[in-house]
Amino acid sequence: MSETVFDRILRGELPAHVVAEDAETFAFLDIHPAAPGHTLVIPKRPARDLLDAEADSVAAVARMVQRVAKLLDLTFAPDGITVLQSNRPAAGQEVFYYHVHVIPRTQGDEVSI
Ligand code: DGP
Repeated sequence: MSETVFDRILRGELPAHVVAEDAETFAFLDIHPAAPGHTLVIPKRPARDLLDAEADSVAAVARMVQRVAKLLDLTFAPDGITVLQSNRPAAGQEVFYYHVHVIPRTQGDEVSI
């Protein structure tokens, strides 16, 4: 698997605003937020996308996505929260390291990822 910016963020070589972390996952703010609080959740075990990831990594990411969604709900009191995940370029994936977007939403907003 080729190196991505998320590999470098995980190793601490690039800065990131950390939202939450556990033994298996890492959550940090998106550099181009679609809305305030837009967070990315990644597994610590590298995987290119959902299809490449181990099932236990997917489960760990899902648990962290729920934790982050609750954190964003408390912090931003959004009207809604979008959870989004893209696989391969045709689906809009730009960084080829498995990640899930968690995006606070405001009623009537127009978010494009
Ligand atoms: P996707 O299109 O699903 O592959 O989303 C990739 C996201 O990654 C995009 O919303 C911008 C974000 N991103 C790209 N480079 C960096 C970076 O260096 N730092 C952070 N925090 N986010 C990044």
